[in-house]
Amino acid sequence: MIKTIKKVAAIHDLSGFGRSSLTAIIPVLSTMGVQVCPVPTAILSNHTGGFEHFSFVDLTDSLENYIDQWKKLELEFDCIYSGFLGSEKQIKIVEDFIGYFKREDNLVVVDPVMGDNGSLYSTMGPAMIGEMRRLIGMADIITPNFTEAAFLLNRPYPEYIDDDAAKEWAIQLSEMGPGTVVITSVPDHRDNSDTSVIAYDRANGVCWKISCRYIPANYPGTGDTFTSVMIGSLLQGDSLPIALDRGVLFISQCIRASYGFNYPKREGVLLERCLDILKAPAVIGAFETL
Ligand code: PXL
Repeated sequence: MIKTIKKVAAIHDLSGFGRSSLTAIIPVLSTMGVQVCPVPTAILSNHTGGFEHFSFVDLTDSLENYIDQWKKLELEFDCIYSGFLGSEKQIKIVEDFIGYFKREDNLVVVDPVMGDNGSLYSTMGPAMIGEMRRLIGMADIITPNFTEAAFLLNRPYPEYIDDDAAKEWAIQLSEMGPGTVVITSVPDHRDNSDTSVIAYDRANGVCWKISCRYIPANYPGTGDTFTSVMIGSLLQGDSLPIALDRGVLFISQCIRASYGFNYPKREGVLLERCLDILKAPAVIGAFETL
């Protein structure tokens, strides 16, 4: 059978308001020409970052039957991408999903969504950290932010980190299983108005750094958007540093397009104003090796 469009199984929550998880992942990957097949882990009225209240329906009990139908349909995916998980039990379900749908030539991306800015999200407990440590062992690529990397490595969250130490963090995470480790939101020691993405590719023994100008605004959901652009780019055939460059550039463009407007940051970046940028040819940005 001829494959017309690449497919991603996206194991994430659906948050009705706030442009995170599936409401960011679907538009980004669709714009990049990739079909998103969601496996919804939970349904929330709105994401948990910056809102005082939200409703939460845990879909753990419906997932087995949902996934069984996909097995009967003999579906195949070019990428399996997991993110926010509603309960520790869901980690086991994701592991089984990967065990069944993993192929020689597909890509498993685990974004170990647990927290940001040095602390865990309100729905995450310490047990989740241990489960997540096991899950990342099954991934080809993981994309923790700096906070999640610190929790996974059981290290204190420092305000700054130098390049050698950041590289060391990425190598240590890779020793936990994943061949490629992408740490986002790393505070750049050279200039505290910069933030960077540090990535270690074990097979090639290369560490990449992509820096970008820090804009003092925290929009939830940018991690999901970044990882989606990276996945879309890799599925389009780009190299890892180009995929990372495109992700970083797109997030900066989204933040710049949003920052001048006076609206609550918790609503996320104004993705709808920026999606078209993803259709333009990739601009070679500023990756460097460490
Ligand atoms: O963007 C990560 C994310 C995903 N899902 C939910 C969240 C968050 C971050 O706050 O709350 C429900």
